Amino acid sequence: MPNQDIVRWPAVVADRYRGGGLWRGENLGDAILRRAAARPAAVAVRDPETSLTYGDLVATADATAAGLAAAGLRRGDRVLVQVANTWRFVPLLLACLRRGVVPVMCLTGHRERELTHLAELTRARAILVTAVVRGVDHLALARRVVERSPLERAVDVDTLVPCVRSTGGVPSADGSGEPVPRGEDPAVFLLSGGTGGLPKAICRTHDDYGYNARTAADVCALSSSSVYLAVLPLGHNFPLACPGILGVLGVGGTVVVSPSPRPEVCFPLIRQHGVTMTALVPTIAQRWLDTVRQEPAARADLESLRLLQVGGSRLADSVARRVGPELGCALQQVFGMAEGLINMTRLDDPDDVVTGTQGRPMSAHDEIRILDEDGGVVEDDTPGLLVTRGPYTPRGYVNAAAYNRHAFTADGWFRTGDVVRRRPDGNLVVEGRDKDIINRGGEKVSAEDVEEIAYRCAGVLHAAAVALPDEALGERVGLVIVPRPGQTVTLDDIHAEMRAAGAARIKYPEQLHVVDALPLTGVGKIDKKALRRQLAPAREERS
Ligand code: J2J
Repeated sequence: MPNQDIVRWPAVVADRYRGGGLWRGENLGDAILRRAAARPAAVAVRDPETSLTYGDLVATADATAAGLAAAGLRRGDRVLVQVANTWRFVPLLLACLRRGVVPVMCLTGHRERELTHLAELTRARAILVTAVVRGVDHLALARRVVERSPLERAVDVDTLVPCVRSTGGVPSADGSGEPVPRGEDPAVFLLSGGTGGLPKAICRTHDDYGYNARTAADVCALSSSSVYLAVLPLGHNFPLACPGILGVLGVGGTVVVSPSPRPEVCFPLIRQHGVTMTALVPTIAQRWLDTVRQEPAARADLESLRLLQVGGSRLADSVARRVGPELGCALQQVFGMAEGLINMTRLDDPDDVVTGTQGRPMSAHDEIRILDEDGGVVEDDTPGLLVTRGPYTPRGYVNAAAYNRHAFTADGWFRTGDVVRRRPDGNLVVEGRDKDIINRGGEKVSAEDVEEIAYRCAGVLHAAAVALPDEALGERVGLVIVPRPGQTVTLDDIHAEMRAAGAARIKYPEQLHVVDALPLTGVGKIDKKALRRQLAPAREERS
């Protein structure tokens, strides 16, 4: 039986979502095809090199779907996708959605360790890559992964996705003539933000992800005149569907793909294409603000920009207050997760909400509770652990039965691991977290995975990875170790181990502390909170 590794919503809950019209039983690509039929000559997607109308997008997706079939990929097959930010991502996505080939949204930073793991976890049949990204030979990497995993082949997306111009009329975008997947069929697999070792996969269905994209598009008041600059890596939930690519194309707007988040790349794209909105992580938002401060003339590039979404890690209130006056656009804070729940401030919220909170659930059908350590619901204004359920928050990770038992409550609430406070006006403020990750400029690093590799270093007796404060990134990866008696361990030794493990660069510890002993909790586990407190004086010395 296919898809046995996926956790479904309970049938009564699914019926409720369907009955209420939240789940439409469509294919995620349907909304885009309707737009293509209505306005085939409108621009759907462009990057610095290429521009595709809606007609071209569908024609190109058709050709790509045929390429997937020729590569032996069939409905229900999963494929790892590790592609750069270019226009090709969009027709590739549409082709996968129509054919029912499920893309597993890998990051370009992933290396042998993560890709091999994901291939095994999802039982993927192929890996689709951009051949070279920033000097890294991803095709060679992909071929190495194919050799040591169940993957059957590596495919270069530049060959798979040809640029096909529409010849008029509206092509089908289902290529094969077979029935297209829809409703509760899997649409895409997103990756989790780093808890519990190697990445976990989250199955988003056509129903739930469609609802996700439409709801975010409504909250952001998108229309066919919206021009969205996709800056963050395209396989992330934020630029993909919050509202991102799927939200914007679903209403007939234009997606401009930026190959880089740098102001010198993004600002001219904003000016040239009349970009009206974009989504950034705080680190990048800060860089844009600093650029405008240093070169006030650069602000003229941003004239068309109406809305800046910022999320992925906590935006400092002081930085939030600078966005309106200095960039000349509205700010929307977004506190979201690939597992589902998206919180947003609203376009008509007062300033103190927009600059001082991370917003509230985007759907009236989202359920949230904030709990104390014993599972009781806390009062407003009291920090607690956020749990959630809802029409776009799946009930389990893919192929992870044991992990799901503690990531979800018995009645289906997802434990986000975030510590939040709800204000009496309903808006949430993220106060911290109770999960073992390092949030490095919005990219999540699993402490457990860093430690596992550190333990391979012969001189390491005990190891603990912790988040250390970093001015540019918010947090960086710190490693605290107790060496074996008489041994020395350097950061270079740890990096050599990281390389040998084929780990993503983002996991490489940036700072090493060697100590005699690690603080332990009452049950003998490493006490990370105490450790961070111990490291605090060292932080002050550095700055
Ligand atoms: C504090 N922490 C935040 C915020 C996410 C939109 C926006 C972000 C993500 C994302 C996303 C935060 N303030 N504003 O998928 O669609 C931390 C929390 C959360 C975790 C999820 C989207 N916004 N976070 O960041 O799956 O700890 O999704 O649980 O990568 O990021 O990470 P991820």
